[in-house]
Amino acid sequence: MEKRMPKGFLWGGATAANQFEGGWQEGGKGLGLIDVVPYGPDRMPVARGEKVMLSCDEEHYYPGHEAVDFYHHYKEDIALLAEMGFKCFRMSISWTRIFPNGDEAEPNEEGLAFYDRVFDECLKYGIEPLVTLCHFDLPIHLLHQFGGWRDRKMIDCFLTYCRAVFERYKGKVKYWITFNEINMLNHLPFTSCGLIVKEGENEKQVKYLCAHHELLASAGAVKLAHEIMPEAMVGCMLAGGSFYPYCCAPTDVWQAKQTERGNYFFIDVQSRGAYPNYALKWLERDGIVIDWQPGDRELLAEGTVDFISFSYYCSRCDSADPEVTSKRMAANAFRTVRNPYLEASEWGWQIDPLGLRVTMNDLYDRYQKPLFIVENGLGAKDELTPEGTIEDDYRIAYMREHIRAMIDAVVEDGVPLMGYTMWGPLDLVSASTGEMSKRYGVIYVDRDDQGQGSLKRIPKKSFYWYKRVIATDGAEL
Ligand code: BGP
Repeated sequence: MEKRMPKGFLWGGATAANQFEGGWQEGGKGLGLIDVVPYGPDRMPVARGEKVMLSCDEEHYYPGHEAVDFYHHYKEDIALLAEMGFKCFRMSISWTRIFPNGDEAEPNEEGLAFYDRVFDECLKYGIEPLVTLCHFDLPIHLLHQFGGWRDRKMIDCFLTYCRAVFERYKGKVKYWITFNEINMLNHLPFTSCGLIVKEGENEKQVKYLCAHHELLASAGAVKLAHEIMPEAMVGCMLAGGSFYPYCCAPTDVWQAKQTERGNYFFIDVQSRGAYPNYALKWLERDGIVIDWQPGDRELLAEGTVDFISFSYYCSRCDSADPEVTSKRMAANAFRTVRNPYLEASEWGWQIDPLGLRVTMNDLYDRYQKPLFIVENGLGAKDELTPEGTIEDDYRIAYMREHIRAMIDAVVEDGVPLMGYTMWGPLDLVSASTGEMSKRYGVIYVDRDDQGQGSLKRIPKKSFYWYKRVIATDGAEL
């Protein structure tokens, strides 16, 4: 039987302003948190909030600052996406283009006008924008003033920003996501919410203080979106990938479940509207106090999301055996026990297409809400051949198997799925390394880690392959 996705399925690609847009000091844009996360050896310690670097010398920051300059190339880039037959383009709005300091009374018109042009360009080709309100981003000024999301005042600043963009783009943007990979707060607290843990502070306590504020802000944004744009659909976003027990020992099964719950906690609240019992228990056990204020519980209950979006790069494994867990490896910004049945990418992320089907079924069983795969792909080093082509068969193989598993989950298992936006349709800056050389794109961008290159866009072999996949709704892989 020929399997394909239903008509109207939102095929496309996903980006984030801070890794894609460039123009970091243009159009009245203020300084954002990610503008001070360097590339190179200091990146992870800063991303994890263990080290602070607040200068902005180009030696440490240029890839993120200039990125691939979508700011000036958006017309050409969207035309290429349209040529591939994209139905959907996921992007984020840079908060500091709209409110450069985060606490102004009025938004920055130049910033608003830039996204108007981008959305109009998408709509011209029938491409639906899917917009992330906050993708590893917040105004540096608010970081200095409040210490990021540890302060409740952030909620009002965020909702002022949300109101401005909802009012401006209603009628243009129907699909929204509140926070990118909200569960990253546990792994990259600075990148995720501007958290620097002070000496002597209980790290878990401040993390859950930030989490509580972000969850309230997310619920407030959903509520506001529904008021201003009754036709809008607003989703949460999980750094996804199910956890397998390392072996069938009940202790391993229990450990994997516990770790997975830690991951689900955020979207449990966003989709069900209340803290789950298991979380209340472990917060209590760890002596963590949630700052409940009047109206908080009602707001969480009123602001539940319409769909569950997630990124999927790899599955994960956990064990209760300290000897096994002592040998952990990368799995996005998470650490995981190595799964001996899987191969890994050059960066050690284990490749597991069936794991995508497992993850989709797990998420739908748990939430019974439509899903949206908003990131998936293979980070790899590409080579330009002397003929000027990129023969990225490895990327095609990765995407083919994942799309096959996705179609199985929909057609065989009945999981409702709104769309699939592969990560980085044009090469962009890597979130974990801050460099250009870890590429995901089906379109090559001529730019290297040292900032050399013409920024020319060159469709890779995978461009033509993905175009065919979209044209046949996945029947031809
Ligand atoms: C996700 C982020 C993206 C993106 C992707 C790939 O966690 O939402 O911003 O970058 O991972 O990760 P990397 O760029 O580190 O390879």
